[in-house]
Amino acid sequence: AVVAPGAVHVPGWLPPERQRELVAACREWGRGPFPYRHTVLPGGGVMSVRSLCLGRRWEPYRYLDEVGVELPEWLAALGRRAVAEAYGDDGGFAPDTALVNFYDADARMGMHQDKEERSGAPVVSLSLGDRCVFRFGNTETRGKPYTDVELRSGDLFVFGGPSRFAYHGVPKVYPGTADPALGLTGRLNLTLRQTGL
Ligand code: MD3
Ligand code: FE
Repeated sequence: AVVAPGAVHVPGWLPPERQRELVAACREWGRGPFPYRHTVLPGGGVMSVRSLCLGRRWEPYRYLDEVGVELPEWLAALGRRAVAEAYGDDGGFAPDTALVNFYDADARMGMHQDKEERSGAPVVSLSLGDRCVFRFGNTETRGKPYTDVELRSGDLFVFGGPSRFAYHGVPKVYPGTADPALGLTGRLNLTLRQTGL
């Protein structure tokens, strides 16, 4: 479904087996030298999600000239297939960073824009585990108008073109809504990005 120009939602894109593999990979990355952490913002706020980075490292509000854990080639290839699925062509998408966010029952993400990347490339989002409300807004303000979309495990969302710099957030997670067979309590979201740095 095209939610806005350049914003394409593909429900259930990842089959259950690929979802389980991705959950296992997310768990392994968390055991590495850069575990999931609450990000502390320069203003002192602490994000309720816990995050880690693969490939080029991110910190608020910039990318570092540094790679912590390598971005696996299979994950970059999955990102290219995702863009091809959404737009009909991968447009040469070459992600060099992946941000993995973990949401427990109380985690949220406030409305924000992702402006650190220096490329016009889209952002690929993959959701795993609990369902959530994803709020997709406009490029002018944090507030209305916005569209609420429910994201479920296995869903793909690609944000490019005019949607690339829209405000967005996750106002609510529905705890306990993941398939028990997935072996995940909570929600994981992976975003693949091309920093252009
Ligand atoms: C729309 N993550 O990490 S993914 C983020 O579910 C972030 O964890 C949310 O927002 C999450 O920055 C939402 C969907 C998403 C990601 C990046 C975008 C939507 C976007 C960039 C531009 C526009
Ligand atoms: Fe974002």
